[in-house]
This record gives sequence, C-alpha cells and structure tokens, in this order.
Amino acid sequence: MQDIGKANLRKVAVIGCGFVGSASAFALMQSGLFSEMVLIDADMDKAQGEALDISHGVPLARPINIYGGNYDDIVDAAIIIITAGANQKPGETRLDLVKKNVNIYKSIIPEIASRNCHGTILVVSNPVDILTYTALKISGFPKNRVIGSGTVLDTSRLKHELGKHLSVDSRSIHAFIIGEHGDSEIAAFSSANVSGIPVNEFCELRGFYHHEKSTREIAEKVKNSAYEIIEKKHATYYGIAMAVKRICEAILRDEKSILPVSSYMDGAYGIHDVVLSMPAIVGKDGVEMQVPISLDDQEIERLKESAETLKKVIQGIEF
Ligand code: 6V0
Repeated sequence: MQDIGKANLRKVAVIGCGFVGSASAFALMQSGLFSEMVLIDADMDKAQGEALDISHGVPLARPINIYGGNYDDIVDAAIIIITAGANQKPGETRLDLVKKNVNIYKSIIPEIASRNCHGTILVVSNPVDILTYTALKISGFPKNRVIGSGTVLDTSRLKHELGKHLSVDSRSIHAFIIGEHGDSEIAAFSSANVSGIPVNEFCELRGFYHHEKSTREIAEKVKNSAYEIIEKKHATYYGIAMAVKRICEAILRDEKSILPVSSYMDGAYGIHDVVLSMPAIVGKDGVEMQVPISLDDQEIERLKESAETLKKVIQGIEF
C-alpha cells in the first residue's frame, strides 16, 4: 500500500520537458488537480523555460506553483511522471528506442529510488511497457506504484475512430486496446460495446454490416496512428498529455476508474513477469487490481504473443 500520508497529494513532478512533458504539464496546469508542479530536465533551461511559459497561464486557470527544479524537489510528490527520453523518428518503431531510453532510465530511476519517495511513478517514455518494467526492477517500489501510461492513449484513439465511424459520442463506447503499447497491441473487440449493446449489433443499428473488415481497418488505423502523426509533424503529444492527465486524475481523486494502464502481469491469462496493458482499477494506491475482461480465444492468443514480444526484449536488458 502506498503511504499516501507521506506524499503531498497536491504535488506532481514531471521528468523530461520535451514535447510530451511540456504538453502534459500544460494539461495538468489546466486540470486544477495540483497546487505544485516541479519540472525536471537534463537541460535545466528547458525545464525553467517551460515552467515560466506555463505559469503565465495560471492567472487564467487555477493557482499552482510551477518551477524548474531538481531531484530533491520530487521527494514528496504524489505522482512522478517520467517522459524523458528519445522519441520515435519517422520509420522507427517504439521498440527501436529500447537501448537509448533504458540507459536514460538507469540514470533517472536511482535518483528517485534514493530519495525515499512515497508517490506513484507514472512512466510515459517509450517503449512504455519495457521502461515501466525497468523502472519497477530498478526502483524496488511496490508493483502497484509503478505504472505506465500503456494503452490509455491507444484506447482513446480507438474510441475516437469508433465514435466517428458510428456517429456516436466516443464516451459512450466501452472498448479497450490491450497488450503492448506498440505493434503487437490488440483491439479487444469481443467485449466492445456501446452503452451495453455489443459493438457489432450497434454497427447494424447504424447500417454497417461488414464487421470483420471494418474492425480490422479501425484497429490498423489506431495501431498506425502514431506513425501517421510522426510522419506529418515528427512527434505526438496532445493525445498522450490528455491520457497522462486522466491517469493522474484517477489516482489523485482515488476514482477507482478502470483504465488500460501498463502494470506488472502476475499470472492473469497465464502471463508472468512482464509489464503490459490490461484494464485495471486505478486509484490512490496506483493500480489496485487488474480487471480480467472477457476475451475470445484469438484475443488471448494474441495477448500471449504480445507478452512474448515484450519478454524477448526484456531478456536482452541488463538490470
Ligand atoms: P523530446 O521532445 O525529445 O523530449 C525528451 C526530453 O527528455 C528532452 O527535453 C530531454 O532533454 C529530456 N531528457 C533526456 N534525457 C534526460 C535525462 N536523463 N533526465 C532528464 N531529462 C532528460 O521527446 P518527446 O517529448 O516527444 O517524447 C518523450 C518520450 O515520450 C519518448 O520516449 C516518446 O516516444 C514517448 N511518447 C510516449 C507516448 C505514450 O503513449 N506513452 C506517446 C508519445 C510519445
């Protein structure tokens, strides 16, 4: 259990102030969730510059003290968000980033671990599942307090595409992307529904009948959307910033929301010792428990393959 009493519930730290870190900080400033936010970057000027820029919007939002700082400032943060690391260049997969970003994590995580922090680590840098596993192994933090943004973004992308396709509010759609946040991710259509109506039935209500073809196309579009955005603008950050804000909200407000964050797999579906995304109850203690949604045989098979893909990468890392 998180010793929440020792963390300042109103404080958040963001490590890495590039596109993703600064967009997340901007979303968090607007959220009103926190009253203190420390920004840390290998480039101190960058952290201080972003803090100043975002601070200038505070009088138009809600009071929050935002500043560029160092690792001593994170000790009492309730959530420590890590977005530091290289991003994908056009043509690169998330797994191509492993070496560079594991090395960066090997310098960041001991800084956190050595300071007796009581907050939750939220990993955002890619490959997020591998880096969440790395953070867990190096930090020695309990499993529930080391989580990754996982497929919260991909799931939001799926809801967006389905909402557009079916001309329905994307918030009325209940569907998850699970597994790796990456090329082996799985759109769990067998349990997808629109306000309780199985998604295929809802499609028919809206005049669509080629379920297999449409769901395949939508899942592919979701999977490839980061590549498409990176090809066009060389980075993705607004969608993930909203996902970060949503996860922080669930933790800070102890919402017990079900979100597909990445967390440690301890036997569900026969999958052990790997981090990947499964719907999980998220509240003040980080991940309270994973929620074993019903999957069909093919989805379970693909989930196991996704886990194997990640395990092979983990086996090549020296912790
Ligand atoms: P960026 O704009 O290059 O920013 C990275 C920042 O990290 C820079 O400001 C660096 O100075 C800083 N940095 C590097 N090393 C360190 C260090 N040791 N300590 C502190 N700061 C450091 O990249 P961008 O912000 O676009 O992406 C950051 C990471 O987020 C990448 O790994 C992306 O792949 C990943 N994303 C993850 C997403 C997700 O869904 N999980 C979505 C989008 C991007």
